[in-house]
Amino acid sequence: MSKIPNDHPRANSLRTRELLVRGLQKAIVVPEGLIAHGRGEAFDYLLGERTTDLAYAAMQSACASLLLSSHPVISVNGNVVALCAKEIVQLSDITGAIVEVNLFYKSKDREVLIEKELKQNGLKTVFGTRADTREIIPGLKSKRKQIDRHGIFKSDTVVIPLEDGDRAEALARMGKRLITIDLNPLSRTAKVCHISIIDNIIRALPTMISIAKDFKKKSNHVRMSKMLNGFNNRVNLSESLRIIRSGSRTDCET
Ligand code: PTJ
Repeated sequence: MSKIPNDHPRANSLRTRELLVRGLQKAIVVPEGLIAHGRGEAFDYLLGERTTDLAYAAMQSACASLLLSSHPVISVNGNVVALCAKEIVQLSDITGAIVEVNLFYKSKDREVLIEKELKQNGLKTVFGTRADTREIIPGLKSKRKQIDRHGIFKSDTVVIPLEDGDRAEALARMGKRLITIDLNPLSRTAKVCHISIIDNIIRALPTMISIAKDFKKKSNHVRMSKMLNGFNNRVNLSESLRIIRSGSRTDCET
C-alpha cells in the first residue's frame, strides 16, 4: 500500500480505495467495481462517513434475522471480498450463514480467485462456484441468475451487499427475506430489501460482527423476533434521505 499519512483528513477513505485497487490488481475486482465504489463514496460523504443510529438499528434487525433464519446465506461479489473478506468469514462463523459467490461480471477465473481469497481468510466451504449444483433465478437475464442449489436457492434469508437492483427484485419475487448493505438509499436494491443498512460495508461488517456476538450471548428468540418485526424499511430509507438532504455534514471540505 502507498503511504497514506495517518493525520490525513480522508485517510480511511483513501485506504479503502487502496483495498479496491489491490483487488483490481489481483483480478478479484473488475474496473467497473471502482466506479461502483465511487458512487458509494459520494453517498458516504453526504452521510458524514459515519454509522447513523438508523444504520445501527438496521444492523440489529439484520443480525436478529440471520440468527433466527434456518438457512441464511451471505452473497459476495468482487468488491465485497476485496474490502472485507475476513469480516465476511467472521460473520458467517457467528451467524451460521453460508457464503456464496455471485458475480455480475462473471468469469471462472474470477470465481476461482475469489474462492481462494475467502479460503485464505478461513472459510471452509464456498458456494456458488460449482456448475453441477447450479439453479437459475427465474426472470433474470444477467449471469447473476446462476445460484447454488444448496445455497441461495434453498435459503430463507440472503444478505446481498453492493448488489444490482435486477437480482434483488428477482430474489424478492422468489420470496427470500433480503438484507442489503448499500450506501445509496435511493437504489432499487435498498428499496426492495426488507432490511437496508445504509452504511459503508467497511464500517457495517465489524459492527454487525459485534452485534451478532452480543445477541448470541445475551439475547433470546422473543427479543430478536420483536427487533425484526418492529423494523420498518420505508421509514429507515426516508429518514436516511432526510439526513442526506439536511446537509448536516460540515466537518470536511476536502
Ligand atoms: O464483482 P461483480 O462482477 O459482481 O461486480 C460488482 C459491482 C459492484 C461492480 C456490481 O455489483 C455493480 O455494478 O453494482 P452497482 O449496480 O453499481 O451497485 C453497487 C451499489 O453499492 C451502489 O448502490 C453503491 O452506492 C453501493 N456501494 C458501493 N460501494 C459501497 C456501497 N455500499 C456500501 N459500502 C460500499 N463500500
